[in-house]
Amino acid sequence: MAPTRPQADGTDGADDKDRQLESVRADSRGELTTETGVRVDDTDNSLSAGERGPTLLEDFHFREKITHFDHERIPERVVHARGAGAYGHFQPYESFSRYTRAHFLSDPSVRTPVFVRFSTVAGSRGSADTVRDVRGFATKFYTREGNYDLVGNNMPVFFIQDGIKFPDFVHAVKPEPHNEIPQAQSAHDTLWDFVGLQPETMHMMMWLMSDRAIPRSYRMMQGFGVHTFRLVNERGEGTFVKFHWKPVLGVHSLVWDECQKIAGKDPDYNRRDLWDAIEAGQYPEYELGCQLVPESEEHRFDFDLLDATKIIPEEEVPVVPVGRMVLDRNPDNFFAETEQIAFHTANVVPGIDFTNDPLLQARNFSYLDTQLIRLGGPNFQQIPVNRPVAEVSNNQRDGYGQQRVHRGRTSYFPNSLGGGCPALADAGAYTHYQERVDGAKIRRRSPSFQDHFSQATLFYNSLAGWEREHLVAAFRFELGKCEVMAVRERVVERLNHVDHGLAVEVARGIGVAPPAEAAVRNHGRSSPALSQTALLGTVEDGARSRRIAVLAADGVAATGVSVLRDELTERGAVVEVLAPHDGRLAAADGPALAVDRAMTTMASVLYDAVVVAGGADSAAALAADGYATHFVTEAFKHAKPVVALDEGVDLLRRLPLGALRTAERESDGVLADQGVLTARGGAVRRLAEAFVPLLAGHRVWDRPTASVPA
Ligand code: HDE
Repeated sequence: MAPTRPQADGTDGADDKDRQLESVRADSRGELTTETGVRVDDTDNSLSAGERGPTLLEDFHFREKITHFDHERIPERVVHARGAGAYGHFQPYESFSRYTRAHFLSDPSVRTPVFVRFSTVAGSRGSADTVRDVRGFATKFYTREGNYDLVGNNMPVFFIQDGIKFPDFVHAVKPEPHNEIPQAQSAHDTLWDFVGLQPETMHMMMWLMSDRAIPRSYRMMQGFGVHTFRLVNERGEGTFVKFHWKPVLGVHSLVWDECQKIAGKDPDYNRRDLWDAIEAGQYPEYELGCQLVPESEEHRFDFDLLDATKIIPEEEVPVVPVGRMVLDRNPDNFFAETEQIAFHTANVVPGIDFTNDPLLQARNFSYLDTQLIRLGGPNFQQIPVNRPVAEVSNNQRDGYGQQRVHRGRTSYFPNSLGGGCPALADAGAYTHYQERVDGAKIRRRSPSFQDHFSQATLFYNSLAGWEREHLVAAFRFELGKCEVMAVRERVVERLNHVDHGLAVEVARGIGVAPPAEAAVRNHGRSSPALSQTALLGTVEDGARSRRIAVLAADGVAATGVSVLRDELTERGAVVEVLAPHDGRLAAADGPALAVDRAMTTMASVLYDAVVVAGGADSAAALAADGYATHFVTEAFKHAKPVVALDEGVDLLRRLPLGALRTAERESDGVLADQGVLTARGGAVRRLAEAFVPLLAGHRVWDRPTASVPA
C-alpha cells in the first residue's frame, strides 16, 4: 500500500506521483532470492572445494552478490553532490492564466505533486551540511502537461554571467587539484584568486559571505530561480519573470562558529532537520512568488535583465504571491529517489519559456549532458522518481536500461504501418516563444553586463548592523585562510569598489594595507527586502519546530520542567531533557524525570535555545560539570535565548556572560535581559509567554558577546 497521509476531506492523501511510485516500491519480505528469483538458503558461506579449499567460479550467488556490490556506486553530481529531498505538492492561490498558459498555475483547484532537492554546491556527497556555501533549491513539478523543473538556489544571483566560465569557477572553488584540500570550503586561495580576477563574482560573493550561506534549516531559507525566465499566455504574449520561494518559517541562519562545530557534531544537521520535521508532521511550506516585467519594459532598468549577477529590487518590482508548496513526505530510499532525481532547466511545460541569459542557455545544455553520464545513458527519465505523471509516447528506442517494452513495428515518423502513432499533438503542445533574433556571430560580453559593483553595494547598504558584522568577519575568515598575500590584496581592492569602509575593515583583519581612499563613492541606495530582518517568520507561533535543550541533573525541580515543556510542546517546539547521565533523574519535588539524551551525546550547537532547570542539587551538579557550563556559555555566545529556572539562575551567575543582569527580580517573577529569561517562584507559564517571541526572533543579535569564551 502507498504510504498515506489521511486528509481532512477523508481521502488518503496519495497523489498521482505517489500512486505511480507504488507500482515499483519493493519491501523486504519473503525468502531470499537471487536477482533471477532463485531461492537462496545460505548467504554466509561461499561455495568452495572442500572446507578449506578455494572458492568456486560456479558459485553464481556469490558472484552476483559481489558483482552487484562492486557496481553500487554512480558518479556523484559534479556540483550539488550533497543533498536531501522530499515529496510534496504545490497549489496556486488563484489562476495565473493572465500571464501563463501553464496548467498547474492556471487552476487553483489543481494540486501538483512535487519533489524538492536541497543541496550544498561545492562539497562531495559525504561532506558536512553546515559549510559556508550556496544552497540548491530544485523543484520538480509533476504536472499533467509534463515535468517542469525550477532549478534554483537560495541566493538570487550567481557568480558568473556566461556559462562558459562555469568550469573555471567550479574548478576554483572545489578542493585544490594537487592535494584535494580543502573539502567543501570556499576559504582557500584558488577561489579567491578567481574572485579577484573576475569582478563579476563580486555581488554573489557578498551573498556568499553573508549569513545566507549558513542557513539554520532548509525550511528557513528562500529560493530563487535566479535567471529572468519568460511566462507565455494563451495569446502568445510573453512576460519576463523572476521566481521566488519564501519559507513560511522565515529566513534564519546559524553563526559561523556554530557551523564549524556542527560540521563535526552532526554533519547531517540540515538533512536530519528536514527529515525529522516531516516525520513529526511539521511540514515545511514555501510561497511561490513572481516578479513580473512586461516585455515592453525590458530596458527600463540600469542593469540587464539577462545578467544573472543582478536582482530586480523588490521595491521596484514587487513579488506577486502565486501559490503554496508543502513538503509532506520523506522519500522511501535515498539512492533511488534523492540521488537519482535529475533536474534540468530545459524541462519546461507550455507557458514557461527561456530568455537569452547566457548562463541559462549554458545550463539548458549542461544538465542533460551531465545526467547522461551520471545516470548511465539516455533512459534516465524512466527512473521512477523522474517519470512524469503525464503520458509518454515517442519513437525513442533502446539504450542502456530500457524499461519499456515498446510494441509494434514502427518507431519512426511519419508512418502508416503503426496507424500513424504516435501522432503529432492537436492541442496543448509546447510552442517556443517567437522572439525575433538577429545579429552577427561574436564572442563578446554585452556592455550592459559591465557594472559589477553597484548591486554589491546595494546589498551591503541593505544589511542590518549585525549582518554587516557577520559579513566582515566572514571575509576576514576566508581571506585569512589564503596563503598568497597578493590574492588577499586583490580582493580588498575589489571590495574598495563596493564600499570603502568595508574594504578598510576587511583589510585590517587580514594584514593588508587598507586602501587610502574610496575607489568609487557608495551610491547610498538600499533595498530593505534584502536584509534577513525583513524575512522573520510569518507563522504566528514562533516556537514551531524549534529545538530546546533543558539541562538538568539529579535533584531537579521536575514540576517547573514539565510545565515549561508542556507549554512549549503545545506550541510545536521540540523539548529535550539533557542530563549528565541517560535514564531517569531523581527529582526534588516528585516522581523521577525521564532523560531524553545524555548531555555528552549532544551539544548546544544542535539546539535553538537552552533552559537550565531549577533544583538546588541539580544546579550545583551542573555548575560543577564543565560540559554543562560550556553548553550554556556557548549558547549564550551564539546569541540564543537562554532560560533559567529558580536555582538554575545561580548557575548563570557563575558563568562569564558579560554584563548580564540576573540578580534583580521583577514583580511578576520573570526577568528578561539580553534575551536571557530567568524565573523564580513558579512563574513558568509567564516565562513561556515571554520565551516564544524570543524563539520566533531566532537570535538576540544585539547581545554583547565579544568577551564570552566558547
Ligand atoms: Fe547548476 N548544475 N549549473 N546551477 N545546479 C548542476 O546538474 C550548471 C547554476 C543548480 O539537486 C549539474 O544534475 C552550469 C545556477 C542546482 O540535482 C550541472 C551552470 C543555479 C543543482 C549544473 C550552473 C544552479 C545544479 C550537476 C552555469 C541556480 C542541483 C548535476 C551555466 C539558479 C540539482 C546535475 C539537484 C546542478 C550545471 C549554474 C542550480 C553540472 C553549467 C545559476 C540546484 O549540470
